[in-house]
Amino acid sequence: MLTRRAALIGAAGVAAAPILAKAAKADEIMDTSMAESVDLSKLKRVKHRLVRPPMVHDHEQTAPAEPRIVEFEMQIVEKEVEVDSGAYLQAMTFNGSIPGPLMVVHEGDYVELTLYNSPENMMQHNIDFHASTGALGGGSLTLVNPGEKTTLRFKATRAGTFVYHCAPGGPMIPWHVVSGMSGAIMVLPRDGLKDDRGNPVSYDKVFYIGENDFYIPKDENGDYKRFSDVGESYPDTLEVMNGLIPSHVVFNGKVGSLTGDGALHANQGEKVLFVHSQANRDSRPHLIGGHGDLVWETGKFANPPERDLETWFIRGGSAGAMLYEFLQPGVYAYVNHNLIEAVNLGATAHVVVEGTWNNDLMEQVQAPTEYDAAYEGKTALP
Ligand SMILES: [Cu+2]
Repeated sequence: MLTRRAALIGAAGVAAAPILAKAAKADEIMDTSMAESVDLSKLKRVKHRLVRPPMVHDHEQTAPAEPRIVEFEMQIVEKEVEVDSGAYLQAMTFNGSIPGPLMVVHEGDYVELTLYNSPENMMQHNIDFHASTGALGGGSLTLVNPGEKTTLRFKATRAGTFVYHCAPGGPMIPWHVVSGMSGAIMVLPRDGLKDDRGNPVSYDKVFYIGENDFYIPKDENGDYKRFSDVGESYPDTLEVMNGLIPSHVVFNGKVGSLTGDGALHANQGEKVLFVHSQANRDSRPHLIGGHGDLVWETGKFANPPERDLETWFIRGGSAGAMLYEFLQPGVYAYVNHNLIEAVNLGATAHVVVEGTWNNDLMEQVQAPTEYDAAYEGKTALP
């Protein structure tokens, strides 16, 4: 087993040396020792155990009057993930999943995260919360070596869905992000969500869909290369990344992670909130057979949602939210409506909905059947 320093130097071998220097510099600039202390001792503390996406930890949709300190723990895990059959990614993850878990708090709450960088890891990591204010989103205050932990507290002053991601400096930033190190936090308004007319709305369940673009190198025969650790995968991966053509675009870390046994389930009449994040690249979610009843395309709840959308846009580096009430039973496909990315590269999820078919909304009036083209006058047009 490598010592921590040897591991860092090993990982730094190709790439990280200037990055570490950069990180150290950011550290020097970020001197918070002169700041006045704040007394939050009267605030109630709650602790949530994070769960694996697409599921979300238990939470209230409206908050008690007083803001709280909401504690979370996350462990950073570097590991190999088979993202499609025969395609192995040297992944870097928050809590072992891609995306990292969805955290839910309310506007005005304090988020207190303890981040563990496992001693088995090779790389320095940190966390940049788009929901927070200052210190590169907390990135400058959370840089941890393997075997180190850190605790960051920030006030959630803006309501919405926001990306968090690793950003350890320089070219490490995009690499860690496209290796899986991103997730999202949802900061709910204290009195819950409102529609475009200001009426309260609630949801029956939340699904968290994190979309990722991966850049897995191939060998001279066109087969995916496999690497022994993250450090070894870096130079070839960088070359593919800089070509800007992903080998995979997937939901929740793998091709097919949300189809088949992983499909999402809902009942007719249920209102489902879909939170969709993409930390690096643009996406355009679409629910085949359904709509976005209410869509917070930019994910920020101070802005009224749009109604009845067919397709919406997730800017790379953001998370959006969409609410839909399922009106018909059956299988719905939730896709990135760049259909090449959906079908050929992996960005497809299925929602299986139980219920009773409504013939008023749609009916198959005539099932496919052969017809006499000459008799019906439907031969080739001139
Ligand atoms: Cu990282």
